[in-house]
Amino acid sequence: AGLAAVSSDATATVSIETVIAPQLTIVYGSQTGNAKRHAEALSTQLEGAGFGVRLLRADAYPLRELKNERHLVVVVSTQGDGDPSDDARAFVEFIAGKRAPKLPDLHYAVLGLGDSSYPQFCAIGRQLDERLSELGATRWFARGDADLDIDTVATPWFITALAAAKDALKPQVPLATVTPLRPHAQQTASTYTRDNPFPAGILANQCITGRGNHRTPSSDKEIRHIELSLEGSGLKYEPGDALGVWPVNPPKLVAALLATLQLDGDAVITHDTQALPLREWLSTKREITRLSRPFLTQHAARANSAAFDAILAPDNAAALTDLLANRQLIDLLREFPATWTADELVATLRPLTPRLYSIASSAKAVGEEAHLTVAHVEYMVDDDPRWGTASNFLARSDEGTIPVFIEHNDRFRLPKDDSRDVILIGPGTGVAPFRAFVQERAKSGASGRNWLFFGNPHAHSDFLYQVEWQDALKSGALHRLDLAFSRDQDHKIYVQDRLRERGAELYDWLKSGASLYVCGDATRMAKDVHAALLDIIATHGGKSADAANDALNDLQTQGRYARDVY
Ligand code: 2AM
Repeated sequence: AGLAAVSSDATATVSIETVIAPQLTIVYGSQTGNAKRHAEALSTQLEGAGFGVRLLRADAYPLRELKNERHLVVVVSTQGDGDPSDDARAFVEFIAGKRAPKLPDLHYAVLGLGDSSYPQFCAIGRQLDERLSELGATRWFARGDADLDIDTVATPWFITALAAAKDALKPQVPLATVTPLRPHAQQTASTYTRDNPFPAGILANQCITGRGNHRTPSSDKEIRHIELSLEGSGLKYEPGDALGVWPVNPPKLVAALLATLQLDGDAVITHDTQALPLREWLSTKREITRLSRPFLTQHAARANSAAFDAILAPDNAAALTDLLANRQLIDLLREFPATWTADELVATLRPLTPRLYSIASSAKAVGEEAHLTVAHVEYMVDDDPRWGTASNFLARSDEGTIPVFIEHNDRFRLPKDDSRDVILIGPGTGVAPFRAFVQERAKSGASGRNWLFFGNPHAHSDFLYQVEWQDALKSGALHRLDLAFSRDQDHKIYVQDRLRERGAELYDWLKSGASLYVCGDATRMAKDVHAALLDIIATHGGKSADAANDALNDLQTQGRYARDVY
């Protein structure tokens, strides 16, 4: 039997119904919602100018129609190491692959989103742009490659898009005056948003790893359980949603930067119509931990250092990757001194952006609270600790408030039919949303079974929420628990090894309609788990590698294989 036999309950496709015939199609691929938000904004602008727009998430795009398309706009993000968002994977593979049609009649434009602190910055946008051209399509207007400060590139790109549409297409008068329908799964009534965050009180903030004297040097990861109050905010979330956190940079680090640069923190700097003291810019408005390539280029022009220029040389990719991954602004300034004026600094550093954390609680179980499971990112530079911006902000906050908002994630949802089984794969902090899933299913009395795969270095120090899982097993809220403690024996054991061991059963669960969820590390874990799932489907379903790949893609399209990876 095929795995796709079960009726689909994928979340609603996010197409906007227009009352005028579509003249152009916007396709987006989005992991954390940025590409989606920008595709929607572009669609609204084009509709406002009278154009008929069809807006589709990439996995809802009928690939068969590509050859009939005349005007196509793609807004697509690139994940960490150069991967597409999950919802765009099939779209990107199809266009890259042998089955892609020739597209002589197509005009297309691509807006890529990415993070220039990764070497594969905007790789997916670039690949699509090049491949569509190779297929004979005409580049309608030039690609945009947007960094974390998306609007710097997106806003002028939208203006170009609008002008291009006016050139190539005739605005249509709407056939009826019906307001376009925007079917969003959850719309919060709250006035608190990304740009107007809610100050959430801190109810609890405790370390949940390395209890007792068991902390070993190989297992020194500090993971914290944080409980925030949403009381009075009107903020609503579903299991699978994330909490956006606006961090504040550490005062000590800001002071160290000011001292190193010999700049006055009280000097008021005006940029983008905002006038703030430099100290405030560096504390709450600018990214001072992760370096970006544009900044490094500007720094090279000021530093006059042959050694630094060598790191940026095209043939030295490894040195650049190492610098981006392991050094912060303060390290750069100390190792390669240069003069920056306050104005230049504010103009060149990237805006601070919020960080997203998968919510670890169900509102049904905890009321007006949101719980987080946060790994405190810490590493040493010459015996000096360096921290991740938001995780350190959260770790060091135990009084006061945290500016937060809800980021909905329609792609990571429990099955609507609660008699369906779920298989939850969440090593490390990846377990967070599954605590929410299990709480939710227990509260709503779901009849489907819950199977959790969890892994971490050591059972004695890193078994996150151990007591809760054991209680859930006893009460029947959790049906199966498989554990992979990687360093409790002389060879590594990971969640994917447990998946393989349980392959036959896992395949049975899938055959009877179970959904698969993966949360956690994107660069290694999610890829290895993906490979294990393909093996399991091939082995236990008697399928070729290609057929197993198609089956897993099918599950993904049906919303039965969802990932929340970072
Ligand atoms: P390790 O650090 O002992 O190698 C959470 O971080 C858990 O995920 C840890 O037990 C970690 O093991 C493990 N892990 C590391 N790499 C992994 C991979 N490629 N796949 C699955 N788990 C991995």
